[in-house]
Amino acid sequence: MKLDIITIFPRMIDAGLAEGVVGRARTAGLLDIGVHNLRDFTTDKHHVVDDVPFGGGPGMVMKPEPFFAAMTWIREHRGAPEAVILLTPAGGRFTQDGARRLAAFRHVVLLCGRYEGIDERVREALATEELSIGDYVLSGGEVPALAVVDAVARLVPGVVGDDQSVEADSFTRGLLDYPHYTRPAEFEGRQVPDVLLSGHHAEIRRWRRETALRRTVERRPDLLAGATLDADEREWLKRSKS
Ligand code: 4HQ
Repeated sequence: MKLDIITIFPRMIDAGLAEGVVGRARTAGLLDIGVHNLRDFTTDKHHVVDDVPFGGGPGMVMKPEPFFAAMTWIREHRGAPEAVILLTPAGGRFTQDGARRLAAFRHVVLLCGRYEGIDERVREALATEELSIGDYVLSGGEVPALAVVDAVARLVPGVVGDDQSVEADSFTRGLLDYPHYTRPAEFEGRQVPDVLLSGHHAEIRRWRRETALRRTVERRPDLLAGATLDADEREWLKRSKS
């Protein structure tokens, strides 16, 4: 999969995508990620990317021309992307379903803004969609872009070494995860649940499914609407309601 990110802080993106599964997938050639410094697409001596807002008001607005020039460069050197995503609190919420949809694309571009935002003509003429990672105000689109790339990348076949680990992921099943334990079996007076030490694999599976479901009911009941439950789980759920 090919991804291109346009930002005034390329080192933030480089650092975030150099480690862990994404870093390894890049080295292995599974992900081709281009990080582009918006200032490289300015034509003035001081590489200015912002200007005062028309109509007045506080703060600065990102100029349109460098984004247009960067997109032209990407189309010429990297090909035509299937999606150009603007990260903004005004976008639709980025979810696991959204990550799955984007992971099916071969080429995606992410546009990161700073300051008060980006000139509206960038959204109109360049963006194919707008995404928000949540209802809070960040100082730029870089952290959202890293979140989107990370969530999408781990759905690309081969990026996460063990397919079963993606299968087991909380949102793949639509439920919260079950609790995890490792050695030691007792730590500061806290015991690992006996069933996990029992070696009864059918019982362990059952305990994990039941615990995941109970946690989802308690903490994120909103997720149940989109969850895929088997007959046992539907039965537990019925019982938990009474
Ligand atoms: N931004 N999800 C970039 C966000 C944001 C979010 C605020 C985007 C500042 C310049 N983006 N502007 N939340 O808070 O995507």
